[in-house]
Amino acid sequence: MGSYVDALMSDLVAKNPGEPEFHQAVREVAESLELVFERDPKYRAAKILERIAEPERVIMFRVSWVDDQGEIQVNRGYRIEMSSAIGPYKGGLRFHPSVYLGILKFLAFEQVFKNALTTLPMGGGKGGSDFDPKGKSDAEVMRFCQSFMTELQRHIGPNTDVPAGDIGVGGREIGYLFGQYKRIKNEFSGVLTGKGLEWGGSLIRPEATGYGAVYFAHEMLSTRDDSLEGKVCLVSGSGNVAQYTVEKLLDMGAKPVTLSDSDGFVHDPEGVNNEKLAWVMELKNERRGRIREYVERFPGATFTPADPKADHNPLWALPADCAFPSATQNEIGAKDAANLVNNGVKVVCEGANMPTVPEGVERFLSAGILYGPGKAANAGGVAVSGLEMSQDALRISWEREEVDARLKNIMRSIHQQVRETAEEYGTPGNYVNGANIAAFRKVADAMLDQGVV
Ligand code: NDP
Ligand code: 2IT
Repeated sequence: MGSYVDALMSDLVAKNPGEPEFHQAVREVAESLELVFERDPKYRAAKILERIAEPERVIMFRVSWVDDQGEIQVNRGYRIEMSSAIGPYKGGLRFHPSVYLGILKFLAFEQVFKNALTTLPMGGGKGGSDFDPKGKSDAEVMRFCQSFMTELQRHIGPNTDVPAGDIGVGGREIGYLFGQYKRIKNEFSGVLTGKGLEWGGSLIRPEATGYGAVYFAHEMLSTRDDSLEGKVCLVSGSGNVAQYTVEKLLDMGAKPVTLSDSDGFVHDPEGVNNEKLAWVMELKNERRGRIREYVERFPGATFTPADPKADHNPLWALPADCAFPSATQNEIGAKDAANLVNNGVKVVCEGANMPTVPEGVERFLSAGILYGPGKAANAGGVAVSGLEMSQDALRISWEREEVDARLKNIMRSIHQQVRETAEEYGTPGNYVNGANIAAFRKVADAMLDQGVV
């Protein structure tokens, strides 16, 4: 069977050269699926995985815009429409200078599986641009978003493809994108999620990924009769996911002690409390400042600058009970994973997409810790996007408590599906296999029903 995965991967690498993140994401899923192909050869015969790994459509386009100095800027825009087997394409937009086809294909691929786990009818997609919103004025961001949407609008729609936020795309960007879509289409619809509350957005959507990740950690700990109460937690990132992870950890009685951005991390041994978190939210969301400023405001904390040449990140070498990587892909390297395990970490719960390198994943699995892979643990964000689509379609809006209760139920149900599937396939406690297999079966069965398309 190993030879089947090897052959599939060598074809995939040959067809998609220079896209290591995409190869990494597919390989992890393919390895889990060996267990399924052994039991159920029909999936292999129907080339289901080969089909899921070939995007239904890839759109690449020029995004020209004029900066505040009057100079013309040219960026590249993308939308990967990966799978519509179980619903309209759904997934975020990332604006970051590192964006290229390989990153968006890995994200779109992961999204197909994640969305299938949410219990809601959503296919998978992802898009974005190499545009860097850092240091740009609001007017520049608006002109960029308008130019980006002028092309993207031909390809999306509330029943076709529904984008949302990701790195570098938050409420401000969604607003500008929505405004331009509405102007061009002369249509007010739920074409994007993460919208403002006054114009079709859902309560709890900004909070959903971080809250959901913490609910998932709570579910994992419950299987060992444990809880988040008093747990020291390492959180990376300081954007949307990190902020609401910290907020919910505090709610649950845990003690978050770190935050980071690409310049480095802050360590606050006394803990980031609600007052400090409110200051961080103002710093990052209003002033768009850098996390190093935290130590000027709260002198009990220390700042450690990032060292891109180092083979490990000292953030993950701090002793802690739980880790919530919430910044970006491959931020936990092999040595970082070893440091976490050697320091006795009990839970690693991924708010970010694919934040752990494959060797790190292996380390967590063989150590038997509670390891919640991103496609399960961070599915709360897209799940509440799905709830936003439902509210838009019904032209109603649910109360905060209602959306939060639904989010909690969805995270509980994801946890249960993943756990039961891992057991069914003879790898109890392996949330990687559980998530990959449970999601695959749902998408694969839909594809079998729908014929060769
Ligand atoms: P934000 O843009 O709000 O925040 C991103 C944070 O991560 C910032 O602190 C940023 O620092 C840091 N970061 C980004 N790129 C790098 C990098 N290359 N190296 C180090 N730090 C980096 O994004 P989100 O919080 O929305 O997203 C964080 C992660 O969560 C991503 O992996 C995303 O795909 C994932 N995710 C997001 C969901 C959502 O609903 N928003 C849903 C599910 C997953 P800096 O300011 O220096 O760039
Ligand atoms: O990675 C993700 O799940 C997201 N960025 C959220 C996608 C969405 O459509 O809400």
